[in-house]
Amino acid sequence: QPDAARSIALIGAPIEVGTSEPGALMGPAALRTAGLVRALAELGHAITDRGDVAPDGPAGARGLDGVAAWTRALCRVVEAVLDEGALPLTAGGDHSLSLGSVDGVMRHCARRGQPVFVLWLDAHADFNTPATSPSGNVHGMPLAALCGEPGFPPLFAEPAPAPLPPAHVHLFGLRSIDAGERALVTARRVGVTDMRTIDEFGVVAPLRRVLDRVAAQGAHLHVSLDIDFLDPSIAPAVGTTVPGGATFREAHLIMEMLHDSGLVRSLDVVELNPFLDERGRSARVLVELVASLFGRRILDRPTAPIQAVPSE
Ligand code: B3U
Ligand code: MN
Ligand code: MN
Repeated sequence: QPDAARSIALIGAPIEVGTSEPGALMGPAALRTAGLVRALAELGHAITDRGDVAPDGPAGARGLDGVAAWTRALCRVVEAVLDEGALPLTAGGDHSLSLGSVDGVMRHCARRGQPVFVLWLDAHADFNTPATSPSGNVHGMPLAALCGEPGFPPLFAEPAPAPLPPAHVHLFGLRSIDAGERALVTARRVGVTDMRTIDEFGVVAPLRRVLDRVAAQGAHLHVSLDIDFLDPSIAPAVGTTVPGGATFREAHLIMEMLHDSGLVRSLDVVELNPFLDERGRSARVLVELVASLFGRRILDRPTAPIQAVPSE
């Protein structure tokens, strides 16, 4: 039986001005085609498709100006959805969309005095600034901007929110980091579970530790899922594939643990580039993962405590 039914709002964010590889603007359409709404409705959730957001101001500007226009529009929608008591599922679009979704989350939570915690499932750290970025692509910068690093033009609507504390960010699945990012992530004490840690300890122990912290703080958990967190062999539809990513089974287990935690209050699904997909398989994998996060499971029980696992 499904878990407690939730109100979920699907928000399309067809953003690609944060990348140099065109195609991510088709991401929301591909996720719809792959059955995202149907999958969540079948689990018993009340899901409404709010359509695609349009940028505030001149469409199509590339780089930080274009991203600022999207950020303001997306922030308003995400904040309004949370104020209604629904869970915003923002479908991208490149990862610069998280500037808007997390900004909306922070404004909603600031009014309630609730801390925000961000779990960033990604091959990359996305912690570049305009000064450190080797590519100039904004999708490699959203966490640095959200955490208040200097060197960004105004991206957020006034009054801008207080920055996200870097200790409330956890990078999970990291395996590609630029020199400037490494220095910043270390200096700011951003939480990291890199691929080496996952190889050594698996996904369960590190993720449990993160979820225990979120629960202890009573924080709002925002999950940002970059498709390149996954191994390219199961999800090739992304401009910046990095080998050695999460397997199908690791990713599903993570989603099931997130579901069982009951802590997730907002979600981004980003960087799907359908132009690079193979017969829709990456979009379908993402839909399956989101379904697991919202309660699809093999048997009608949560993960058993270890003592309860049958011995035969
Ligand atoms: N760190 C590199 C590459 C990159 C980051 N995020 C993505 N790619 N998707 C950069 O351009 O900042
Ligand atoms: Mn990313
Ligand atoms: Mn990435």
